[in-house]
Amino acid sequence: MPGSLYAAKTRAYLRKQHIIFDEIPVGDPAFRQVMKTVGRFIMPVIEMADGTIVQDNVDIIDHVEASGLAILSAYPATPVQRIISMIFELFGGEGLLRPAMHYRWNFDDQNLGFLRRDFVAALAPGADEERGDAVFANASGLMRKAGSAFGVTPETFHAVEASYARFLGLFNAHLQTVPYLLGGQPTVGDYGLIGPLYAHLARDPAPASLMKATAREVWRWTERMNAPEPALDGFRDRGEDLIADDRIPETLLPLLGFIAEDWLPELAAHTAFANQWLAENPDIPAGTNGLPNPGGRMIGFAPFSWRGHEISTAVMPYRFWMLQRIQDAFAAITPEAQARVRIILDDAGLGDMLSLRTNRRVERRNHLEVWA
Ligand SMILES: N[C@@H](CCC(=O)N[C@@H](CS)C(=O)NCC(=O)O)C(=O)O
Repeated sequence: MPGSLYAAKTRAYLRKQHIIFDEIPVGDPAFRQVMKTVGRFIMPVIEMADGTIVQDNVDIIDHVEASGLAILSAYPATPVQRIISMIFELFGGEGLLRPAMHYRWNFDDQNLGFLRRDFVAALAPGADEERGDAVFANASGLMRKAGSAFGVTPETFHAVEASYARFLGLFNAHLQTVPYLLGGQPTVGDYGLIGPLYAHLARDPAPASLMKATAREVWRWTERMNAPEPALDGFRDRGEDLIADDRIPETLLPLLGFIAEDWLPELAAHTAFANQWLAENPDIPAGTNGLPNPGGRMIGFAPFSWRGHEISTAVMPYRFWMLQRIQDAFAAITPEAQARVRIILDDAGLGDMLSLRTNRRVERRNHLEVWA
């Protein structure tokens, strides 16, 4: 779906690799077959020329990189940049859901006509008026529910807007000095961020105007991320490489601080909830998700305090899997590089990213998250 958060990540990545692909809407009959293989309704899914099917953005990127088809690896070659980029990937995919949902679903006057046509075109291409209405009512009803499961309720609207304005300001300031997160080319962190920042926040009418009016550099970055060319604009003379010597630009440090303040409490609450849940469910067989539905993605709701509000949000083991990847990548680098990462994260208040963990590891098998 053009409006899908996670499809935006894969799309940007494939474009930057100069890979030509056909984008097939989920309403196409071919997708039903794909759903049988991946075990649930979820996008994006890629089908390679040899018929291999891959679901999940991280697996898709890793699969393309392992196939030798990437011309611009998403993973920085140097250790500190790699870990920092992976943190932005996790935050981009999972930490900006509140503004994404709020600005899509709570501005009906401006958004609804667009969303209706956009959703029906992807979910039920060619549907008549009546069927289109039914399809949109169902899909939008589910997504509005998802919004509250991510903590967007009338009580938090104002805080969501203030938090997003702060994020936009910091990211805009960063992009005034560098075209991508870490220099002259995108890395996994950019691909993580493009999901919410393009699909919802740069594309739906209300947040698109907000972004254009208040954060032109972020808007331009969303265009840059969707272009196969580097689109370096005025940054051209600095070249297409990542910043030298494994350095992290100064302007990223306040953004890391933002993640610590805005999102780390949620990750900590979710980890604590999951450990309690695992303790209460000690007999979950390895290789299963412990839920009645093997495709189910959430194990419950964790309460925590967010910007002065007590909220409760859906706990999804997928996040722990992504967090583990960061911790595994950290464990694999030299002690000297680890020390450099620690200084950056501790200064930002993000040190806990390296230690928060679930008592059972999450794995992905047959396209699904399961407990190890
Ligand atoms: N971790 C997955 C997340 C994919 C995902 O949640 N996709 C959404 C659309 S943006 C979806 O298919 N939702 C359907 C549903 O949950 O029913 C990935 O990165 O590919």
